[in-house]
Amino acid sequence: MNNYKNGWNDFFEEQMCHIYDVSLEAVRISSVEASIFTILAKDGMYAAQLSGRFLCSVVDRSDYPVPGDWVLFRRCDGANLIERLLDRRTVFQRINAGKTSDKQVIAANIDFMFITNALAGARDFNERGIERYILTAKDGGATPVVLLNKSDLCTENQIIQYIQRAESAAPGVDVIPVSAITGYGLDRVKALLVNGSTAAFTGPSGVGKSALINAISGHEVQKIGDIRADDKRGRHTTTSRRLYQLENGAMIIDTPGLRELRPYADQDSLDEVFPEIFEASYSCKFKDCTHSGEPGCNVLFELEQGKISNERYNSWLKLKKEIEVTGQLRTEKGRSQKKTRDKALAKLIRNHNRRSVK
Ligand SMILES: Nc1nc2c(ncn2[C@@H]2O[C@H](COP(=O)(O)OP(=O)(O)O)[C@@H](O)[C@H]2O)c(=O)[nH]1
Ligand SMILES: [Mg+2]
Ligand SMILES: [Zn+2]
Repeated sequence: MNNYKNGWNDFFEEQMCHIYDVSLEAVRISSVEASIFTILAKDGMYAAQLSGRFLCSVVDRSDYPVPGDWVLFRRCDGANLIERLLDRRTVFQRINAGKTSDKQVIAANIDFMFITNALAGARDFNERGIERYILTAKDGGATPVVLLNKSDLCTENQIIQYIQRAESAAPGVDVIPVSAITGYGLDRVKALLVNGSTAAFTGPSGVGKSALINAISGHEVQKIGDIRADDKRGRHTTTSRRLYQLENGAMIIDTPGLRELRPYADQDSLDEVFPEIFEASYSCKFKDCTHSGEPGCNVLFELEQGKISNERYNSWLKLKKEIEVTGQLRTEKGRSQKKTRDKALAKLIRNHNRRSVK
């Protein structure tokens, strides 16, 4: 139905088999400002708001659409309505900043997470921060890629050192030195941005996420901010998260700098981010070894031998403690949310069938 535009694919197409209402259209969320959603339809950008039915089906903050989401949309004279959120293929989410342990979804349906760092002129380059982002990407189903921006401010030797430091924190993950100013390295980034793919730029404030997006897309990103005049929405916007469409059909999402990234993840994802610790654990004496002092622990042995670095081990330990809390939260909440959503969907289908019978 959508001709596979804007990142649409089989995952979303399959969800349409329950939808018989031909006035519903699948569209993608570009940005959210208060209660107004800017959506990307096949024929352009529109403003829309959540329908009453949508609001009734909301269980949790994470059920509200975010940039990158696919939703079902109905064109109306008064206000265009968003009727339903399609299941997310991937998510970029974290534990809410502050005291709560709720999750916050930042973007959805991204293929790549470009973890952007600055090699000078911004906050200190930090391997531990990179690990947090990689964990978040992997757990949410996106492929992490580490970008080392502002390489124009470094000598070649410094760049090589930074690459080595980044790689030590990112086993198996591509590390690409770039410059938004000179364009250095952007070919490698553009090569990933093929038609239909979606990438989110993440990382602290000031590292050059927006500058990179501008450098990669040229003038096109400005156009996307235009909302059709008949939607009575001004074109100026202060939204900090926004999905942009590149000329070749790729999509990119700019995100604000997060001061704190508390990953919402499980143990399997952590194992992927620390493969050396996971592999070493196979040779621990006890199957349920926690690698924190048990006899015959091979992780501690390799740590002593210097095969596993102290920094990585400490980082792993800290993240493991953090996600133990969120892991529990996830299984409990996940179950109850799915139930409510299934119910809402069943109701939608029932109502529709009832109407068609009449
Ligand atoms: N020298 C240099 N400065 C850059 C580069 N990329 C961004 N900047 C500068 O860094 C500052 C922050 O950039 P911005 O894109 O707003 O960062 P964001 O907060 O991550 O979106 C701006 O003053 C940019 O001009 C780069 O590759 N080299
Ligand atoms: Mg920015
Ligand atoms: Zn052990």
